[in-house]
Amino acid sequence: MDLVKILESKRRLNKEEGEALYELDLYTLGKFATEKRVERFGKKTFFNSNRHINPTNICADVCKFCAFSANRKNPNPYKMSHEEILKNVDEAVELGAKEIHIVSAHHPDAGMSWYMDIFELIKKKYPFLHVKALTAAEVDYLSRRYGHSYEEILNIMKQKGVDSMPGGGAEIFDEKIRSRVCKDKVSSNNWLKIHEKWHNLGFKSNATMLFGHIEDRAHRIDHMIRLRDLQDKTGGFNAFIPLVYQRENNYLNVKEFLGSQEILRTIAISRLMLDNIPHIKAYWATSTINLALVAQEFGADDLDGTIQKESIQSAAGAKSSQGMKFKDFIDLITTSGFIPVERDSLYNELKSY
Ligand code: V47
Repeated sequence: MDLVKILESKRRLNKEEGEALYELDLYTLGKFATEKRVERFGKKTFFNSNRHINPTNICADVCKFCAFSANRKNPNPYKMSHEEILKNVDEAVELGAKEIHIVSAHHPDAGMSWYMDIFELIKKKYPFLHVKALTAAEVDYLSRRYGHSYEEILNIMKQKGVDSMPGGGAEIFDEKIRSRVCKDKVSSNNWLKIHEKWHNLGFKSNATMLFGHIEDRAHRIDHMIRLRDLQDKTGGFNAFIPLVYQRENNYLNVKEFLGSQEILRTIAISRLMLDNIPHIKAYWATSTINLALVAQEFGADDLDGTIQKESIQSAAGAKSSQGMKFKDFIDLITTSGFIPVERDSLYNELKSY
């Protein structure tokens, strides 16, 4: 198979070709991924001013890669009251956040209204804030725990003011690997079903992929193709976010960790495979900001945002707990040769620097 010819033809790549891309040299991959990125966005790199809030770490599920959950190696159980969450939001707004990203663990008895009413409270106080909240894993958990259908839960989210869904909980779709890393969590098919239903209600969402643990390259390509198939149907995904596995304080027995080249390859390949998902996000909290900046040359056009506070990846060793300063983002993107564009949560351009 002459992969370079196939890439030059610009046609859609199949599974075998996707897997074979990993054998290409990094510079060739970078060249083709950059071509695609530049076709859509030129030298623009998007970021936003956001705040992550994780209202509880008490979890009924046991995902082996997770260091955030309170029953892990670093137990420190907490559950915020709505007042505490609102205080976090006040602080976030003070610091300039335009988006609040809310993801919780699967608390066994917090109740539906603890999960849902907070969105209404936030929107009432700050109608301009974009609320990105509840992963498909949480939707599935709440559905099983409280006996509501997915449709019912998604409609409550809509009614309470959730604007979009984050991409968490996708992990890796391959069922064999999934059963080894997060066996009781939402199934791959149900993760996709929930996003499909959310898109059909007229909303957008993101999609993640957790990689660099016990999966192999073929599992990553399979993951991307399942997302691409759904995107063909709904067009509802804004961004694909490959999350680099962080190794500390968890129960996954991983012996070999990815090097930077494999991370860049995976980002470039996602740009080439996912011809229908507009944004490829190099999430600096898992890749480090340095590699995220390099990833701009390998197909990534989005670096997420300032985050302000980060608890999930930093629990597993990432140096992301304090977020990034807005000005640092602009300076780093500029000095790396790209154009920083502050975006809103739906990728409307707010300001170019
Ligand atoms: O799904 C858990 C991941 C995710 C580890 O939608 C880990 O814009 C690395 O989904 N190493 C939650 N990752 C975070 C998430 C997210 C982040 C940023 C932006 C968006 C978005 C979504 O965190 C989980 C899981 O895959 N995670 N443990 C770990 N050890």
